[in-house]
Amino acid sequence: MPENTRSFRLGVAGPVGTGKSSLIAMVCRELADELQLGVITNDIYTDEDARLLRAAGVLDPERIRAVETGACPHTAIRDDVTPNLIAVEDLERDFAPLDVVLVESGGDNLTATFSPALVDAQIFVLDVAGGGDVARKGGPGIARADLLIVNKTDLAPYVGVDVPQMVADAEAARQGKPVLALSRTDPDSVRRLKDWVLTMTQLVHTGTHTPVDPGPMAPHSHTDENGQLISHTHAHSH
Ligand SMILES: Nc1nc2c(ncn2[C@@H]2O[C@H](COP(=O)(O)OP(=O)(O)OP(=O)(O)O)[C@@H](O)[C@H]2O)c(=O)[nH]1
Ligand SMILES: [Mg+2]
Repeated sequence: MPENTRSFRLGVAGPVGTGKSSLIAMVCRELADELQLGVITNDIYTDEDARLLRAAGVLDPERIRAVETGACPHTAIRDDVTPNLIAVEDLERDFAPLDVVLVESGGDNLTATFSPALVDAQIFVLDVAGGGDVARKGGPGIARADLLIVNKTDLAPYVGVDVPQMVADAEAARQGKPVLALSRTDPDSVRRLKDWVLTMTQLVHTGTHTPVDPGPMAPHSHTDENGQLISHTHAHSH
């Protein structure tokens, strides 16, 4: 790896429960022997994801750190990325040189994507349990993330989803950007994920990958700590 100590920062976003933490654990398990890795998690009120990943035992627990984001998970990965950037840079300093830092977004809806000021590339994770038509609904993450995952394909028979059709719908929304059908029970798919991460790591470290902003989010609402509804729009971060 080059001498500069900046890592490849890889964002992992997607709706609640689609398997973001599991995917990060999988990447760590597959690549910890080949690459120096770190993980930052973003949770709304807790450090649950960081604790889950530490418990998975796939990485030195010190290399997994949590950022608590408060009411809006989008803000922390898009509008005010400073706490995340500081967390990434602290990790890079403490474990230099790191090859890849994976940043997990707080689980939310279809609209959350990372600012290119925080990550060099991003994965958007859907799962078959969310319904076969989700890929057709589009949105910035589905349309323009560097990699779209259709996760938990092992569950497809139980939820009546046609995986090839869901992948084809996703591909149609993405103008040639890659789509990967993934299941932790399908070693071939795990290998394809590993290969994608390795290739992207190479591209980023050789300066041949240009970070892309998937685009702005639609106006949306959250409830805050007091149960109050907050509606807002996120501006472009550049
Ligand atoms: N059947 C099946 N279940 C999976 C797979 N990957 C993850 N899961 C399960 O899906 C559930 C949610 O996984 P997480 O990795 O916690 O999902 P997440 O997106 O990080 O969730 P939040 O951070 O809460 O948004 C867990 O019960 C996982 O065990 C898979 O390939 N197949
Ligand atoms: Mg998680």
